[in-house]
Amino acid sequence: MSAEAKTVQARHRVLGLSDQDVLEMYYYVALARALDERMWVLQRAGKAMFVISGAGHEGCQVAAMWPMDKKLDWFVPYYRSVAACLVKGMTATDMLLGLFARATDPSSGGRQMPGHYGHPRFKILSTSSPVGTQYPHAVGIAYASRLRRTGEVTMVSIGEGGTSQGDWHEALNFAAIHKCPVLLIVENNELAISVPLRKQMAVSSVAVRAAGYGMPGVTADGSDVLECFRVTREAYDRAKRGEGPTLIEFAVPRLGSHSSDDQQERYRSREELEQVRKRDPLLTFRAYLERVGLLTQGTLQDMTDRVRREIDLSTDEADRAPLPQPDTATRHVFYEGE
Ligand SMILES: Cc1ncc(C[n+]2csc(CCOP(=O)(O)OP(=O)(O)O)c2C)c(N)n1
Repeated sequence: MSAEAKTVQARHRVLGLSDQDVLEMYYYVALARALDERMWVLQRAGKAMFVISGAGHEGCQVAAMWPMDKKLDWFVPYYRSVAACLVKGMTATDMLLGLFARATDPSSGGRQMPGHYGHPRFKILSTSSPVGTQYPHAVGIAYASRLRRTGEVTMVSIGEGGTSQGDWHEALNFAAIHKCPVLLIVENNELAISVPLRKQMAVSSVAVRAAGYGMPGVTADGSDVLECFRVTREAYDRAKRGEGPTLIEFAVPRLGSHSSDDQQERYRSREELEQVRKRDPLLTFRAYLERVGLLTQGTLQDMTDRVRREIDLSTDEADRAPLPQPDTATRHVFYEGE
């Protein structure tokens, strides 16, 4: 092994991650990407009314979820949190049941728009459509955990555009005052639909805002999965020690359009799209694993086959599931008595 390879290899081991850990992390990045691609195909084929992508965000999401206790801790997702929800426990089938609006969709029984993930069993709070509202929800959960001394940590995610909402600022202020055990994640892809970052905020980064509330703020390159893991684990340990929240900004590429309802070529140049693709975490993480000899052509093929099988089986299973009964349409909307 070359000296370079030894140095590179030391990176995940120094962080306390085994070879098995990083291969499993890569598996989730690849699974989330394949699921995402399948959802787009199904939408274009007329099987789903809408799709919104996590493509480009998977690396930081898998890394951030990795230190969390999957049974004990809470996650409050947003619509791009495909990879994070998979690591927390949801399956590709669970997510496709939501895409197809089936009765057995664990997020909402087929009532929410696709991309509104949630799962009671895995302590994933249901996604609300108004961006920003998830932040006060998450801080409320974390506050309750602190009062009840449960030892739970909550993680919440949002895009940088969502940080223009008042809810976001109120949540940060409250979380810092009350030292809530919460990881405040912002996945900064520099676009809010078609609105660029510079039209959303006058500060140099989202993370610098943390100082205004009295908590640490950090920015990590979302294409560097190991760095994302390092900063999140540090924040997680702080929260566990009772030292309060951390604002974590991941700089991520948005590889596709905002959703199936827009066309990014209308507001992004060809050069920008080329630059963005170079930051794809699937490629950067794969390159790392190849450099350290953990992924070879053979093991990569096995992994790709495993992912493909899982996505095919999940698509069939979700497609066969029954639709909700029409007479249940207003359930959970109006009070129905005890
Ligand atoms: C309060 C509110 N305003 C507007 C919308 C419409 N909307 C949905 S997603 C979105 C863009 C959010 O961008 P950002 O927070 O940067 O996240 P990204 O999609 O880039 O990951 C907007 C404006 C909404 N859902 N809620």
